[in-house]
Amino acid sequence: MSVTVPGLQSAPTRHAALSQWVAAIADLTCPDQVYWCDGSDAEYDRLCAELVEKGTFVRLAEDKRSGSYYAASDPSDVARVEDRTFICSKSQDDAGPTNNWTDPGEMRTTLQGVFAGCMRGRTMYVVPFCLGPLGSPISALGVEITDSAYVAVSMRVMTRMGSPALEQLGEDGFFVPAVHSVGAPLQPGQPDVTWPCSTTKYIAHFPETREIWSYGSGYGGNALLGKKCYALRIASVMARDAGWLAEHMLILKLTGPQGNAHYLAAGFPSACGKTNLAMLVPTIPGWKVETIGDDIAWMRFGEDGRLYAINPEAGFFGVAPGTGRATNPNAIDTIHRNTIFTNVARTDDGDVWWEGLTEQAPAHLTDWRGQDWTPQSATPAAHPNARFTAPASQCPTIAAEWADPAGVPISAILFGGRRATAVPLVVESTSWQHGVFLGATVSSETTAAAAGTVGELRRDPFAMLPFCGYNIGDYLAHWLTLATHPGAQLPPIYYVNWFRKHPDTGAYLWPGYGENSRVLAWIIGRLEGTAHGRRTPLGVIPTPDALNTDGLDVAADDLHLLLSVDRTAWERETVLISRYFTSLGTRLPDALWIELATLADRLR
Ligand code: SAT
Ligand code: MN
Repeated sequence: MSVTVPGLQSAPTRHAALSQWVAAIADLTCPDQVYWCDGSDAEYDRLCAELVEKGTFVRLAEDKRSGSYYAASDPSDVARVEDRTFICSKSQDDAGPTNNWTDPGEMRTTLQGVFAGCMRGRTMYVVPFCLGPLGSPISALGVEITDSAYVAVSMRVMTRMGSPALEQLGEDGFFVPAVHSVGAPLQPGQPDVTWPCSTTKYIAHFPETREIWSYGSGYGGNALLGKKCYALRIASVMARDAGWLAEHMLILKLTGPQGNAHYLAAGFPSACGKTNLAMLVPTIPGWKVETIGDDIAWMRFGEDGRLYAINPEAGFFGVAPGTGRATNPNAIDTIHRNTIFTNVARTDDGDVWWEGLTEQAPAHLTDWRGQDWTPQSATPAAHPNARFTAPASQCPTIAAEWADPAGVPISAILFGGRRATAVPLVVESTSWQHGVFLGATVSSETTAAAAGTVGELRRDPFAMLPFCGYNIGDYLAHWLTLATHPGAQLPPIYYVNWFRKHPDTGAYLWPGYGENSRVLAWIIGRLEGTAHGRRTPLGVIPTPDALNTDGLDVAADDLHLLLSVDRTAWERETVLISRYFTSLGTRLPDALWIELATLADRLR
């Protein structure tokens, strides 16, 4: 054991397995020193000051954005790398057709190789964290080891990080061990770069042993391992094994004019507006939206048979471009202070900017690559996947119960994606099985949140395609099984699409944003038995008069189109779904094939 590594001996824990694991990782990676994060304000400020010193952070003007920082990543390290993300279950079938699988033994050998000495010249931060409110029976603990101070401070914003989490671990508590390195060791005297990373990348998950190993990237979901790696990929496996759900869903609280509150969970692929929906400002009078979470929901059955959800995160890692006062004023107020901005542009007076923040771009900016930028420039000032990292507690619409350890009871589950054609504004499922079918067929045009082509249509079941840690067929079966839980009171499922375009003009048919409250109000009307719908082959769709259209600026023809079922398009769609289901292999539950067959029948 490398007893010589400064800091290793001062482990502030009585958890023997944790101390041993940290020592073993230090032995493997050879850092200059080991530092245990306590999560205090003083520590956050100190690490941020060190990042400023190194040039990774630029402190923003105090009178513009107090306590806030700007960081620019390496231009090659700007999004999740799905083709370098691996699920290393013992059997390939358990990873299933939608995941990159590698034999765990083989991956361990590879990782031992790349991690050997990879922290030379760097500090190894030990970051204990809790996903969900401290002490909640739905929460879970993890420890991330990282050689990036940027990751350590981001984890402080995104999770309950530091001593209280370590305290919860006690002497023998369960934690998910998560090792992260930027993969850029320093030789003695070698100057560092502002965003160290490697062209070699591995984001590896071992579902059976609940471990995460991430190498080579410092960005977002590749590196903040509490987020997609743990709260979704590993947690989805834990949830399958113990009868709960770890989902890529926002949670919002909606209160109607009569004062009745409902909690909704909604699953959309990355960069499809979850943050906007979670912080929505209703355009119809008397309605109020409050925020519980914007990306991930963990749900468990309560004693009353309802699903109770918590937000396992403590912050928002939101897409900056497109976020402005007009589209999401609550996000703008949230990120006014104590926020880390990555890959946005900088103004000459020490603030930040991105496309969509204001209608008019400033006359001069420094773009995310550090180049001079003017409105005449050919490339965007901010990277399309530029992000803000901000504490959830700063959100003006954060619900009082957002950190309630008991969670909130879910009244309805929504799914959606970006679909220019075919998919109506909103469809209500007719049964749990039909709702699971709707979730299984989610499809969306790809966004900049993942590396690769933008705008291609891909199926994204339950918006979990990049995040399900096991066989997607088993995952869908797990959802179907919930119906057999004793006394289950499952919420109805809806499918929404804000992104349909006019077939001739290509213009969006629906204004979206705050106007989406009209759809939410219809859903609540359905729950309370007051809103009309008509049965279509796809499910129940609002009658035009059932949707509150007071003051809505949408032509009657367009509204008709939004609420219509294009049978020709749907005949094509069923063929696409059938092809997709086939690609998911033999573990796809028969019930979903039956749903597809009955849909095809109804369309005839
Ligand atoms: O995975 S990230 O957290 O980088 C962003 C996303 O895909 O939602
Ligand atoms: Mn997400």
